[in-house]
Amino acid sequence: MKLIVATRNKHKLEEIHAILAGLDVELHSALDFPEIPDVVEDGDTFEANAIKKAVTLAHATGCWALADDSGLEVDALGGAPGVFSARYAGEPVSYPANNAKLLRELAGQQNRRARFRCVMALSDPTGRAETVDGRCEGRIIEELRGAAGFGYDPLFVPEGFTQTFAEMPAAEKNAISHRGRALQAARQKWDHILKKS
Ligand code: ITT
Repeated sequence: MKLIVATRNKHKLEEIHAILAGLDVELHSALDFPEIPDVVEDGDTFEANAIKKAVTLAHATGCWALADDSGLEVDALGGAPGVFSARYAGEPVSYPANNAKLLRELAGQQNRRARFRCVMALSDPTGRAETVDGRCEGRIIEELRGAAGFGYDPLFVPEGFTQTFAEMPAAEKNAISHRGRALQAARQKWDHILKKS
C-alpha cells in the first residue's frame, strides 16, 4: 500500500523507514508535498496532535497517512516539556537550545526520572483515525553524551542501559525506543491494513 508519513522531521523519517523495513509499504512523507502547510500542533495531548497531523495529510492527499507525535516527560518538571518538546526553548526549533534549557531547569535536581512517549496515528483517506503508543523509561544525565540520533537523545539514558540514545547504534535505539515500540504495536494492530495493496 501507499502510505504518507505526516512529518517533515528527517530524523523521525529515518527511524520510521528503518523500523518498517521489510513491510510491503510504499512510504512517502510530507516532504513530498511542500505545498501542504504545516499542521498547527495545538492539542493538549500527543494523541490529539498525532490524529490531527494524520487526518490533515490524509484529507490533503487522498491517501492513508501515518503521523508521529512524540516528546519527553520529566517527572521533576511535572511532565514538561511534554507536548511542547519540539519548541521547549522557543522558536526557531533548536535541539542545542532545548537541551541547554533542560539542563538549566534540572540543575541541582536529584530526581532525574523521565520518559520518551510516542503516539502514532493512522488515518484512512476519509479521515478515520486510530492510534497506538509506545514509551521508553529512563533518566536525564548531567552533560551531553554522543552524536547520533536527534533532539534530547544526548541527555537520555534508557532504563537498564549506561549509554545515551545518542551513543547507541540506530538499530539499538530503535529496538527499545518509544517510536520503535509504537511501531511494533502498529505492525500488530494494523497488520491487515499495512498488507493491503
Ligand atoms: P513533526 O511534527 O513534523 O513530526 P516535530 O519534530 O515537530 O516533527 P513533534 O511535534 O512530535 O515533532 O515533537 C517531537 C519533539 O520531541 C522533537 O522535536 C524532539 O525534541 C523530541 N523527541 C521526540 N522523539 C525523540 C527522540 O527519539 N529522540 C530525541 N528527541 C525526541
